[in-house]
Amino acid sequence: MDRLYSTVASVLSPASPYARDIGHLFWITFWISMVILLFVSAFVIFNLVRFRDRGEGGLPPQTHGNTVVEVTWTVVPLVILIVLFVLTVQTMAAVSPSTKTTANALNVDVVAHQWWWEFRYPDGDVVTANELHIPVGRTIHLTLTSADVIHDFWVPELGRKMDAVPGHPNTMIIQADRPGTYLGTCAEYCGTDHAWMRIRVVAQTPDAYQAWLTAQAQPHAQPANAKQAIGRGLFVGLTCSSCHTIKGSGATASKDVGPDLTHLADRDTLAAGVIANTPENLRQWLADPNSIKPGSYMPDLHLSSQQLDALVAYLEEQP
Ligand code: HEC
Ligand SMILES: [Cu+2]
Repeated sequence: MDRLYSTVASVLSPASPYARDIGHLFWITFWISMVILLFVSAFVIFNLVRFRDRGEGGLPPQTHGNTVVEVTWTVVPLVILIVLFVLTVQTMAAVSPSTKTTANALNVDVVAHQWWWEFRYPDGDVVTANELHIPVGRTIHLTLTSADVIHDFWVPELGRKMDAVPGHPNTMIIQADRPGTYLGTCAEYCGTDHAWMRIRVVAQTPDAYQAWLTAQAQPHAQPANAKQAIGRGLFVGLTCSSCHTIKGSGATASKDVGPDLTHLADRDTLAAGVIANTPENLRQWLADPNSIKPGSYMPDLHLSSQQLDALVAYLEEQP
């Protein structure tokens, strides 16, 4: 069982208009800072050399007050700060929801949990976890809340960061220019598994996205063999279904304590990006969740080997 440690996600490789705006602001600030750094360094070195002690003894001539110098070093930083302030306010407006950016947007509700993400598509009766599918070239308008503590949604290549606060919905926008998988993470310390609450945004062509949405709206496949039928029986009969929903299983969790498991087989990872979604990894996860994600709120139900096989067969739609 290999944990998926690598993440390659950088504000410096923007893949959306909003991330690019943020990137521009970063580079403008960076180059202004570099000019200041070079100027100050050169000035210090020049003075060190020019006015060094040449062994003449005594103090050099003492001067006091210089209006030109003092006005200059007050006005120049003031102008730099005003310029950066104006650019920052402009960028904030450009990367946040507005009537212009959300006119044709796709709405998705995001609920952060300790320690995973729930994505609800109001237009399609679809709920998924940790993997957000979006069509390329369209603004996605996210409404974020939290089921427990404060988390923070951040996919650096696609947009800004935004806090997910219990009882206080925040909104933000993201967009992807080209198909691909964009990684993100929780950016507000939220407890033990804060570092293991990854986001995968899967950007697809509009047609592929629509096909995905239609497939996800279907109920989970009915058991195709005896093993899967036993698996479904266990899912409903054990306490699984009090925390998890599977559409079409005959049981609906009264409250989504754990991720919706409908069409779990379609996801790339398990446990919010900790391990790849394979039947072997799923078996290990069900057998001992804490061996994979210490501290997670999925309980160890002490399942027997046959129970594990049956649950894996049902959840992964395996023979
Ligand atoms: C007390 C509530 C609870 C019960 C009972 C429970 N789970 Fe979970 N389960 C969770 C939580 C919470 C998570 C999310 C763990 C994380 O990623 O931190 C989870 C995660 C999972 C995942 C990974 C989902 C994903 O998208 O990564 C699977 C699969 C799963 N549970 C299956 C089961 C099965 C099968 C049972 C019954 C044998 C079960 N769970 C019982 C709370 C529960
Ligand atoms: Cu978090």
